Amino acid sequence: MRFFFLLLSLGTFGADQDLDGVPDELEQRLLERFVPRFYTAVDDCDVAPAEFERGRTAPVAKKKNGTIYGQVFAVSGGLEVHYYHLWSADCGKIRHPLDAEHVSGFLSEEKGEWRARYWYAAAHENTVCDRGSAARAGLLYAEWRGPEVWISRGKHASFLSEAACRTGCGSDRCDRSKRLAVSQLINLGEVENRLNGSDWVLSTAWNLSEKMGSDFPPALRAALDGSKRIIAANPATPGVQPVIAAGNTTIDSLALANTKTEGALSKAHKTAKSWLQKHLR
Ligand SMILES: [Ca+2]
Ligand SMILES: [Ca+2]
Ligand SMILES: [Ca+2]
Repeated sequence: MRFFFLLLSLGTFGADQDLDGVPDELEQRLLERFVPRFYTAVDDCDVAPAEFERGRTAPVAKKKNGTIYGQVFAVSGGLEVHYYHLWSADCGKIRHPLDAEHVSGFLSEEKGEWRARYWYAAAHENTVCDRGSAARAGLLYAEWRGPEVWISRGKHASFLSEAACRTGCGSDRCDRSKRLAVSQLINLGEVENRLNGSDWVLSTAWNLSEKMGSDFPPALRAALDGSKRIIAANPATPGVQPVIAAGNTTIDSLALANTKTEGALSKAHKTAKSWLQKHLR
């Protein structure tokens, strides 16, 4: 019911080409207002997040020019804003082409103003090495604007503090970083109704479309409400992470599998599980 009233409060005027009930002009305004201040490695092997050619079904990097892609959609109680930094390659120990990474925020409307309540930064998402983190926006001084986000060298995992990156997973490093000059913010639209020629969202060459759903389940929001620090957003396997951190090759294999099909991912999980069982004995 709250979701219904939220849609009503968003109004029915204005173009809505991605058919999500949120006026596209509002989406762009919020994307620009809450864009994070990204810090990337001065010597990143892939230079900067890329702009991809419009209208293609397969992702083809056009220019490594600091383009950030965005998405805004309604959820129960508010809106989510997602920021995707898309790279032409992940340069871990096992280099692989294409690397879709992201950061997101949960916004709620108060007295006619959109205010960020929580932020999430994805790191090695959906692998046993998952170091995704989240925090209340107030803790990050990012209620009325975007947070600072550190992107690890080569791997491009996102962190809500430089310190969190240091305790990331294996080879994550965020030292010697510089502020990324964002050249443009392009709205991807939604998975079913894409905008701005971003049909490559659906490509199985990367796992971008999987990242376009909600990042803030009620349990995470409840945990954040009572928290005064940055917390693990997906603490499914916290016990095994220090062990995984000892083996970069394993981390890279998992990250690589994560760009392939679900089948490959589940195979990688099985491989990692047996690797862990062997080493935890
Ligand atoms: Ca829309
Ligand atoms: Ca949208
Ligand atoms: Ca990566």
